[in-house]
Amino acid sequence: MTYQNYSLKQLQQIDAAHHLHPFTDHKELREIGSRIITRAEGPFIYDSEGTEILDGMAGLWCVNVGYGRDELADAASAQMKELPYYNSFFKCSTPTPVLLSKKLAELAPKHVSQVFYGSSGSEANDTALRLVRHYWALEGKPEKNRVISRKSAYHGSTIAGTSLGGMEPMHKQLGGAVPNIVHVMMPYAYELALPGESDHDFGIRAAKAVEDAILEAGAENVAAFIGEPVMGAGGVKIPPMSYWPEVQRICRKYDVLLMLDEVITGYGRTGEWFAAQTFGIEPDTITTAKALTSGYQPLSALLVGDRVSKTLVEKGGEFYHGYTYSGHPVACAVALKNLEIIEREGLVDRVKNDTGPYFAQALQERIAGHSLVGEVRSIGLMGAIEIVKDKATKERYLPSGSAAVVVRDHAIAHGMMLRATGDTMILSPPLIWTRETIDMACDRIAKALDLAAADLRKR
Ligand code: PXG
Repeated sequence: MTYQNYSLKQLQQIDAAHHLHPFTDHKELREIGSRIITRAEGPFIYDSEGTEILDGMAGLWCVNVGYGRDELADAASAQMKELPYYNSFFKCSTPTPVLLSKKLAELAPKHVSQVFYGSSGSEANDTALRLVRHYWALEGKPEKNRVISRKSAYHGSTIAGTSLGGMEPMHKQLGGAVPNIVHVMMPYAYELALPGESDHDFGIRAAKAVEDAILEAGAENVAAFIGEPVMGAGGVKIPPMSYWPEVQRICRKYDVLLMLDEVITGYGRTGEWFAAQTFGIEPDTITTAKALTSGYQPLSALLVGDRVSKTLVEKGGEFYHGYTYSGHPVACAVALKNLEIIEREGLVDRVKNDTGPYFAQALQERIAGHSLVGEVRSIGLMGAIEIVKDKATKERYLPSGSAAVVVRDHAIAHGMMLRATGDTMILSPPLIWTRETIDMACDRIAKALDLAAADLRKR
């Protein structure tokens, strides 16, 4: 590639002329121009001007093994030379998806042993929705097709993903959602717990909202409940430990399938391979993508529990569903090598026993006390910082979401990439972060908070 022949300004102009970015106000972007990231190494990304930025978001929640892994490039290159593509339709297969499926069955919870591939988390959730509805139809209950989800959930950007998700601005642009999907309250104690309500009790109450929705629809009409174990794009909302076991108990009571969307949490982020293990639950489907390849190739895997797969296999006939790139040989080769790296370097254990607890402690000791911070929380290497005007009353700066953007911009200017969503700052770093990297991040975030506080006080 010869992008080096272009100046930053030229690249920005061409970008503005031809490239429609995801989730972007295009007019605004054209006025300021894109930041162009040109390379990356380990935990750092570098822009076209050579600025080094510590990547607190692992790309977009995905680069778990960090950047610059030659082994992954070599795995892709070798596979491309041997067999760049063949499909897995029409009773064909290629070796890498076969071996990856075996590996995923080994890593997944015991009752999960089948895998359906796509290229993105959105596609995998489409598959999951079609599959659970198909399951109930095969079981002779086609009317059992409603799905319960949560407000502010993110399940992707296709029509099914948007409909499953609970993001209101996205729904407004949908022009008609997939029918029979309802959204209940999220387990977000910081804003929704009642005065004096314990974390435990709040978790049980948030789960009760699922039961209420089942009863309102009639259990005979409800196919499944879907949720992110920890809501990611919605603001790293970590449920109380009481929540998921109670949701599972309710789903079992009413014979409702449990669908877990682990697109962000899968492959180590919470200190276990899957957050299902962190929260001690046994979902019927687990949607995964992102860190499956550490983002080096687009690939998603819907992990299917034995209950659903048994019916699909034994009663199903042909399931009219699949993608050209289902089980793409190159993406699967990269996934196999990526999982090998995570295992070889013990990254999941490291998050559980070392960097995860250290991250939690560092956020508490170094960030939580800041005047702009209402709460910090984390699980594994996934964290949130609530930005407030008043710590005691939890009052926010207006307009909503404006203060977090000020913090984010100062953070990026000081070499720290993190995300602002609403009034919450989000961190989801590569799992290769060490205690030293966490210290470096806290230094930069504390600096950004100081500068943002000075700006915001002038308002
Ligand atoms: N489920 C979850 C839980 C996700 O976080 C998807 C599904 C969809 O995956 P694909 O691969 O189709 O994008 C996601 C994606 C953000 C952000 O702003 C988060 C995602 C994607 C883009 C932006 O935090 N998550």
